[in-house]
Amino acid sequence: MNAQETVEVAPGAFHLPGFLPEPDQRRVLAAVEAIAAGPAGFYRPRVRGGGMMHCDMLCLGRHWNAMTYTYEPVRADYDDRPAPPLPADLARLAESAAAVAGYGLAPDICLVNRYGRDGRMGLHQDKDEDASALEAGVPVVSLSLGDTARFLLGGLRRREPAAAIALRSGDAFVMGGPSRLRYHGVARIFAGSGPAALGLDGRISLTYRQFALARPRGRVGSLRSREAPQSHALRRRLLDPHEC
Ligand SMILES: O=C(O)CCC(=O)C(=O)O
Repeated sequence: MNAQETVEVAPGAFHLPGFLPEPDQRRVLAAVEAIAAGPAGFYRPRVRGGGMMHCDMLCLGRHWNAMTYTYEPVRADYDDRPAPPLPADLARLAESAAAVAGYGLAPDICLVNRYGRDGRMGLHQDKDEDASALEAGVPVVSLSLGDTARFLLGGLRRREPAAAIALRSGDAFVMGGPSRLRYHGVARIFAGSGPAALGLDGRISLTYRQFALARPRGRVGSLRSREAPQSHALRRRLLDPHEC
């Protein structure tokens, strides 16, 4: 992990540019591709309004049902296959990113999103996890691979303005504490902007969640907990809507 600088872009929301060095990005991509080649690979979800999402998904640990907005063991809205498990080494990456931002996290779900050049995701809240995790502010952590995304970070209400942040290959983004329920989305993908060495056409994001607060883990959901490594410089910066 080599985040040179952790930027708190809003209270409880942290951007970790360059968190994953390129060799690690290649390993993560290979792990995702290996799972995707199995019986329950990427698919294009249909949402409850009837439309299709603008990215493919692969749910690990638990399946997120796009019709019911609930988590379940099998892909009931698609092919009834069990969701592949979340490998421990992939989970550990999210734990480390959360720790850099000062959070405890025991991820048991990872939604892998695959965006083509026209890929996007509308503004939404991640609020389908158990109330225990939401109320404690247990963070959602994302890792980005491939092409840069114009990520939008809004407020706690849909009509609040959203600021744009460029999420590049290897970046992590941590949204917890008072930012756990912020609206967010992906406005666009900058085609061809990813590292050539990765050989990825488009973008893949891994977004990790902890479904429930099964056991207290120190000050889960609080910022700058004592367990967090302090080796990365922390900078606070107002969001610049023109950054990306
Ligand atoms: O792809 C991203 O960076 C965001 C994904 C996201 O918002 C989600 O999975 O809820």
